Amino acid sequence: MNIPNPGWAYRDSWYRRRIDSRYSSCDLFHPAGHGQDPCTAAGLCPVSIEKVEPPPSLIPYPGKRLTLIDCLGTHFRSDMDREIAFGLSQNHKSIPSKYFYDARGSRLFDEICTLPEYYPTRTELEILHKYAAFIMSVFRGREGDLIEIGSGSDLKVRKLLEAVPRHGLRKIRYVPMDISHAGLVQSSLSILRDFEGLRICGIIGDFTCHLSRLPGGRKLITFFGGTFGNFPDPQGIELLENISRIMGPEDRLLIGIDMLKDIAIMEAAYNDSRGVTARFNLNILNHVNHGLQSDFRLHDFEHRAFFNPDGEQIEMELRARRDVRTELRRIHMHVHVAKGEAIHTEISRKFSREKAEGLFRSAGLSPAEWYTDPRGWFSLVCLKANHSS
Ligand code: AVJ
Repeated sequence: MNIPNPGWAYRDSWYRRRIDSRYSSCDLFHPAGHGQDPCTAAGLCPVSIEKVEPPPSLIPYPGKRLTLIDCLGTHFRSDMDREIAFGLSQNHKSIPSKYFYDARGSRLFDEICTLPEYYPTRTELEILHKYAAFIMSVFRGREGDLIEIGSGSDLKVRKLLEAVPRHGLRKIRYVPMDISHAGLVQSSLSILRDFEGLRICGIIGDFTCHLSRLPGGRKLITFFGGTFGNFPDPQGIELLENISRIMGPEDRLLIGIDMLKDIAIMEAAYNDSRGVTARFNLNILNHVNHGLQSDFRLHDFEHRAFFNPDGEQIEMELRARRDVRTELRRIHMHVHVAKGEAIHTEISRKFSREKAEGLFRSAGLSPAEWYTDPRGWFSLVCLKANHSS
């Protein structure tokens, strides 16, 4: 991509930004968990999305078509400390998969998406390409927000925006939400350049706790990439419930899910011959080293990914080749990983249609449309909220 580089010093240090007390933290939101705005819960004045200016370091955006809202601030730092400490102190050690996505991790994931073995992204794009015009017709003649949670790269939203006639773009505001500051700015700038008239409000946030910061008008929410598959049932349902709570009667949620298929095909997608997935998996230790001041050595660990038929999911882990000891100096915590022990890093669930429909139903959502590819490898499901129908 050809992006003007304004010398972003913050590229790799996005969690080192200044404290802004107006911004919410996961700590404030989780215990409540009832969809209450975390600012309100903390007795703070809620921030109206339109009124927040981008931090001064992030100027100049073409024609003020881009606004950025930072929900992470330095809270991300303490959330990361807490979550990593928790995961590594358990009997079965784990690191939450959201920590894959530092700057290098995001680049490696983009590379994964181009691998011959990694079918999900390609298949999802193929489905999107075919049905984009139909999906985007919800905006016909009306203003509205196209919200993308866990936006990552801009490939998928491009397919949707390309299907909108030129004059239609002025009525749409694109609202990407992502945990990666650098990635969000980069893809927003590239979209702004190619889609004249479109406005963007980028939200730097964690969709497991900042959904209440999304704008409240008419919307199509997209949740691509099968990221939903990273969550076990209870968390997945809770996330969908939280999404359904912010949906009005005409709003829709477009969600991508990877379907059950031949085991060899699923396993190959996570064990590519060029070893990109292995580098992606191992890189989570770089992120931990950087964030918590530890000294995990990547070559002490081995990438493993396999299909677990009981959970109907791919499980990814890092297995210690030898006894490993390190200190997370930032929080004074010693970690011992015994030779052969695994640190669990990701689950990626593969669904049957019945299983997925059951989860949607438990969260108060029902399918309005179900799009898939000819082989039925991946699905995009357009959901509506039952409470408002
Ligand atoms: C972005 C979470 C959907 O589970 O397939 C790719 C991440 N992990 N290769 C997935 C991933 C290993 C991906 N998701």
